[in-house]
Amino acid sequence: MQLKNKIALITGASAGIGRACAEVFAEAGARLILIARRKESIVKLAEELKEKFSTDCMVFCEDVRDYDSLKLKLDNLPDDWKPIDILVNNAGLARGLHKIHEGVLSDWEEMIDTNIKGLLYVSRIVLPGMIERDSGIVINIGSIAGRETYPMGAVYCGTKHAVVAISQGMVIDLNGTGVRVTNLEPGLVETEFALVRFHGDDEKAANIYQGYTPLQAIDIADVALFIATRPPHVLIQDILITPTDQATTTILNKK
Ligand code: NDP
Ligand code: 8X3
Repeated sequence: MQLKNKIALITGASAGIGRACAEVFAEAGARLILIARRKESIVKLAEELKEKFSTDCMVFCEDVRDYDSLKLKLDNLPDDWKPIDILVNNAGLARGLHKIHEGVLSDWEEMIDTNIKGLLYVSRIVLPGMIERDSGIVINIGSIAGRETYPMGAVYCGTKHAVVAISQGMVIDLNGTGVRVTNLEPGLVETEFALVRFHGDDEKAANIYQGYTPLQAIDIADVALFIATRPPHVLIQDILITPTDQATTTILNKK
């Protein structure tokens, strides 16, 4: 029970990496604040975690792009839920795969508003309390796409490059406090990510994960748990984790 009595807020907890983080953190004894837009999924997850690990959960059906609504909900948490120890800024998505001059504006807005502004909004609400308590861990889910840009992915890669800069900026601005920030950067993880990117096209999505062994969400959640359980003097600033078959965003050992 490495996280016994710790409070972890996870955005994008209804699927993939966020959901796996919720499961792993619950097993480690944490109390959870779960945020996503699909209410049914997070309510069901909270019920399952209660049943399996006796986890205490707060569930908020929220869009991370809506600062005012998030602020209202989080400012009005019951007192015993206010001291958030761990924030996992995970909610995010890619939309489309297009040459820059053929990009779809609504896809760009959605990626930029979710991956950059959503992460900033939640952090802006949670960080002051962490600083006041001189303690906290923020895990930003970046990507290998924040280290490299691949063809037709300029805008998604741009958002994850922004997560690098924002994570570094957080580390700099929070130096001297007990608040630690990590940019956790996965390569290819088999989740709903590709289905969302291709607007529900199953065939295109399945192809992304075929011919090699992709990471699973649990692989990333295990690393998140490792980050969240280091002693207070240890700051892990960034971690890149890929499938063994993946060398870069474009060099993939597909059979
Ligand atoms: P999934 O599509 O499986 O999960 C994404 C989660 O984000 C869902 O729970 C979704 O919930 C939530 N989400 C999306 N938009 C919003 C929003 N506006 N407000 C609140 N929640 C939102 O993808 P992954 O688990 O793979 O993705 C999680 C993170 O990992 C993302 O930041 C992604 O960029 C990153 N990543 C993924 C990689 C991969 O290969 N899969 C690799 C590297 C990084 P809901 O729809 O219910 O709101
Ligand atoms: C997700 C990994 O390579 O599909 O960030 O962009 S990739």
